[in-house]
Amino acid sequence: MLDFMYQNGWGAFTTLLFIEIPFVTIFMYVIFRKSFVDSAPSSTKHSKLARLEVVWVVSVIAVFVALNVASIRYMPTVQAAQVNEQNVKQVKVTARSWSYDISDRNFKVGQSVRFSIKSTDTQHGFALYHPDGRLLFTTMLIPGLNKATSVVYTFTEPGKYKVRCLEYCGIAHHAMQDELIVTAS
Ligand SMILES: [Cu+2]
Repeated sequence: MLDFMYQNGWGAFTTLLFIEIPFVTIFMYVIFRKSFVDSAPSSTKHSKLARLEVVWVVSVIAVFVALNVASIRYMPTVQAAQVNEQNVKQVKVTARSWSYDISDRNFKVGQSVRFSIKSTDTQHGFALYHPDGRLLFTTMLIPGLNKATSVVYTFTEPGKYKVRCLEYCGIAHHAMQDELIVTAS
């Protein structure tokens, strides 16, 4: 139902328009009425306003809850839990200042990969970028955890995917990069 929000970068913007366009329309209508049609104080009874307010607050809560429930299945942790591990390539990543050890850097289109990532010294990030520059996901790596931070990603297009650290980790943080190569299957 909410797939459109997650397929390209415009979903959140479109959703904002759903809210903004009715808001601006009603706002302009009220301004127009008060400026040119009837500028006298409102004759609406207070009790009616209070009822309208209840309707408004209940609708906002309903939309908020509905959107949250509908988007649970898009959460990375929920999606990762649903992956069939038999078809997933396991890749180990170790982050340290200021480089990555990656057990495999070559993948095929359509392949699902579970990146299990650990940091050995300080806080680092492991962010994957699409060849066109879009950020696909990022993780925060806390040193000293027993369990690796794990993300499953399925490559859908060939190209060179940049890996970057997005957690400031010291003087050479900007140089903490790597590259994954994805080829057509
Ligand atoms: Cu860093």
